[in-house]
Amino acid sequence: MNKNLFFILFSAIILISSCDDQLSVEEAKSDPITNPQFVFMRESNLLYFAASYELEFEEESLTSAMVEWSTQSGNVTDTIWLNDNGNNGDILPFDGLYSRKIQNDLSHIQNVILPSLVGQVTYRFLGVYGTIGVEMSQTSYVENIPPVILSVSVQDTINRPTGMNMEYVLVIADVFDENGIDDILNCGFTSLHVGPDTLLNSGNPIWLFDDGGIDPEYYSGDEISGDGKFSIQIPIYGAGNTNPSQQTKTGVFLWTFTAKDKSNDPSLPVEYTVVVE
Ligand SMILES: [Ca+2]
Ligand SMILES: [Ca+2]
Repeated sequence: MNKNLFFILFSAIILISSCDDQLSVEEAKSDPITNPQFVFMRESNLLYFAASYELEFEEESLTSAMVEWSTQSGNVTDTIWLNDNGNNGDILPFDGLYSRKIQNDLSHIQNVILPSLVGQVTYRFLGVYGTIGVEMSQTSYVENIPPVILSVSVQDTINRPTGMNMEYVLVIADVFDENGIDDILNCGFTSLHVGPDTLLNSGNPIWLFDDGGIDPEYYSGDEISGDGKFSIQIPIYGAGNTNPSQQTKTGVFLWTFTAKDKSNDPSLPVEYTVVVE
């Protein structure tokens, strides 16, 4: 055999076998990766990863530090490189804390956190020490954000119609949820008759609807379905109505509005005072 050919074959065998040996992942006894951190900065739409890495492990030097990020899919992972040079979100260079800030969008990562995501996300910190790979699996919880009632729209003073007439008063609450309009479960208000201090409707909420006003039996007065603006039309009866179910009390009413989302988290209450004359 040609000497050169023999040398090439021999080298190739060495290279192949050394490739096989590379990155044999083992569970470390004394883990060189500690202090794992993950923050989803919702306002700025950034992900922050950091962990402390020992520079030496089993007599090998740290050659790379990274995170394999898969959110909830678990299929495709993003490899997010960490650094300790004070770059790309690493605050202090050479303090052993390897970190990275990365935009939570499809131009930077495949596994973006969508606004609707609430729950566990999974990822792994990896460290490569020569031929040894060390990993640390992590889970974090992305919190739900409760809904917010942005505004309530109804006239302050409601004048009862005359005689046996009836009129509708339109009530609109504009609700927002950081996790998306779809996350809003419901919106309603309780009505307290101030003075006698009695709760109307047996203390149950009077529900508003974001249904686009499609129900012909019970027209909510809502204009657009699914826009976060919830409406209801309240019948106001004139004093001439004798039917007990068609009575409208006069006086001051304290309406307390709340909304809930699909995680059953309530908004802060919004109070509104209405005078019926
Ligand atoms: Ca929410
Ligand atoms: Ca609506």
